Order: sequence, then structure tokens, then C-alpha cells
Amino acid sequence: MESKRAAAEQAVEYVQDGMIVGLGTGSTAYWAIQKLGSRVKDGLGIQAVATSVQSEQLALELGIPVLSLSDVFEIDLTIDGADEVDSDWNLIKGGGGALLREKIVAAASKELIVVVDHTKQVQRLGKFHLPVEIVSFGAGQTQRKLQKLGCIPSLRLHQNKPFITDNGNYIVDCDFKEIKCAEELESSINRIPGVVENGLFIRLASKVMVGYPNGSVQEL
Ligand code: ABF
Repeated sequence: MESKRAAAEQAVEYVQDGMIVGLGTGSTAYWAIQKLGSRVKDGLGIQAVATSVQSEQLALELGIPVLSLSDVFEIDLTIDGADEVDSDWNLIKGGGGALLREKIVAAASKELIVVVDHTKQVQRLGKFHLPVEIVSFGAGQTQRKLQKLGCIPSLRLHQNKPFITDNGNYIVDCDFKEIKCAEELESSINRIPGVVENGLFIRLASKVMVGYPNGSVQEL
């Protein structure tokens, strides 16, 4: 936890008064939101857009003013976690099931700081099964088309029922073993009818901060 907290809190140092801040989702983004909450209590004047109901609720509890993304032209800085990050700063995200809003918020942001612990750094993406958000209608068809792209697809379950995202969709976790061309795969997946979005984030990160157990942080 120290590694994640250290990376998240160092990322919050980049938040300036007056900013509109994107709030990520997951246990690393959690620490960024906590730190932002304490800076807001000390007088920092920001407004936030959350990437999940969970992060929005946490922000409101901490007194961070929350906006709807529809009311915002552009986000100044988003701080979010990731499941894997490679040397080109391409990411796999979505382990927490929030990838759709995370990708929309990331794409609306001038800057995206990705905060991870050192275990998330990989040479090649794919060991973490790629989350893909799909609509429930024809989910079997969609999974079969994902399989044809070279993966073993598994419908994500929660308490033995399909996991339902904040947007009312399903998540399929796709085991590609190793992803050789992330950019090409990202487009191929999104061309499948029934797919809403996938967890490959290609060239969206502007900075990566990596935390270590001793509390040190490497800014890539
Ligand atoms: C979120 O952060 C998700 O996209 C990703 O799965 C998660 C990483 O998990 P954690 O920060 O809890 O390790 O953005």
C-alpha cells in the first residue's frame, strides 16, 4: 500500500488551485482522492470529475466539489491507476470495471498522470487479462468474436451473476497471453459490434509515477 500511496500523493503535488481534476478509480487512485480531500480542507480550490460512482462518493464524502463531465469543456489533469504499463506508456486498465468512464475522462484531459506501484510495470502488455466492456445483448456472439482475435474470453462475474458496470454493461476479461501490437488490437476490438470500449489506453498518459515499498517514487 505504501508504494501506491506514495505515487498517488506525489501526483497530487501537480494539482494547482483552480484546476478541474479527473479522479481515477481503484486502490491507488483512492490515495490521490484522499490527498486531494485534505488539500481541499486546507483551502485548495478545485472541482473534480469522477470516473466511477465509487470515486464520486468518496470525493463528496471528503468535501471535494464534483462536476458532471457534461458540464466541463476540458479537464486540466487526471490522476488514475492502471493494471499494467509498458515502456511506451501504453496501459491496460479496467481491473476495477471502470474503464469506459476512465477512458472518456482521460481523453477529455490535458494531462493524465498514471500512478502505479512497481509491480505494474511490464515489458509487454497482456499478462493481466484485458477487460472489455460489452453490451449484454448478444454477449455470447460478442465473446465469440473476441475469441477470434486470439484470446480466451471470460465473462466477469460478481456473486455468480454477470458483473454490471456503472453504465449497465458487462465486462469480458480477455486472456491474450501477450499483446504484440496494442494499438492495432485496441482498434480491432472496438470494431466488434457489441463492444463498447476496451482497457487498452494507447498514448493517453503524459506522465507515469511508480511507487516502491520504501516510499520512494520514480517519475518516468
Ligand atoms: C483503475 O485502477 C483501473 O482501471 C485499474 O484496474 C485500477 C488499478 O488498480 P489499483 O490501483 O487498485 O491497483 O484505474
